[in-house]
Amino acid sequence: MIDGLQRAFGVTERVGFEQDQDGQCVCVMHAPGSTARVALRGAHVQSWKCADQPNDMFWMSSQRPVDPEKPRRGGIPICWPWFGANADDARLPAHGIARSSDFEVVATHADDARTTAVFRLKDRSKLPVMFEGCELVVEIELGRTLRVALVTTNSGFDTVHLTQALHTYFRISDIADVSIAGLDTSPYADALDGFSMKRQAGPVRFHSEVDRIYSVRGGLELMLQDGVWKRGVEIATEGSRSAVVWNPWIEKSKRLGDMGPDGYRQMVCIETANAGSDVVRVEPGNVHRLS
Ligand code: TA6
Repeated sequence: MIDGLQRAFGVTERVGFEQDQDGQCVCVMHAPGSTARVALRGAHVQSWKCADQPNDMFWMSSQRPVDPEKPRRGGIPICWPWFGANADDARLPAHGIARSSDFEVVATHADDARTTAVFRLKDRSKLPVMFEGCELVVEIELGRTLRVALVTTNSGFDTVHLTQALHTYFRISDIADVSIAGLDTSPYADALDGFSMKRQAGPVRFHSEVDRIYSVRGGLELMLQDGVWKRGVEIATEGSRSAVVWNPWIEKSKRLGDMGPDGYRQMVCIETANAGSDVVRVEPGNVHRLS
């Protein structure tokens, strides 16, 4: 499989394919100043390494997932075509089926500044009937920035109600030393308090488990500030009116079972989403982009 992909989609010095520690087929993308690794299963961005940064931009667990169907925790798992628990059927997996389904490479391209890879959901066997008309393409552009787009096409005959997220695990120096700017005064649903509505005051800081769905204006820009690494990571969104902020802290980390002893201290999830009340109606024949 690796050889076939290399022949069909490899780009000298810019796009290659290899196997990762879990035996997954991974697309390795190089652009001036950065490298990204994307597992074909789930179109799962596992790593984004910038030459001028000592650490990977994303956190990945050192442990294998408890549920072998799920990807190793970390990077950018794709939640699609629903976020969180499925509203119609509690037996369906949380966060949809994309992250546990195979994707195929559609195209790769490299120019002076950027390298692009496009993946399409190939294994549609886990899609519930209400979503069977939906196609998912994932566009990944690597350069001085990383841009990930979820492109949903409704090729069916019924309107689809879509929720989704780029469930990004950012790597940080320590959870006590980071804050998130850009959400001041935004309302949010607190998942730890029956999704009751509250309002953000000032930057988001972390002193215990946090699990919130913020309602935000379109075109939101957030900044993840790291006081130890003296670095700001800017997150710009399109096609989204909600943002999820999550840190499991100690007790939830134990329940998850694959965070390691202090994993929660080195990560924070800031998720570009259509979640909570931000439900996207995709009419037959229409396309929606979240990036
Ligand atoms: O995005 C936050 C969240 O919904 C949390 O409630 C927690 O469940 C997290 O996602 C991780 O979910 P996962 O299914 O990846 O373990």
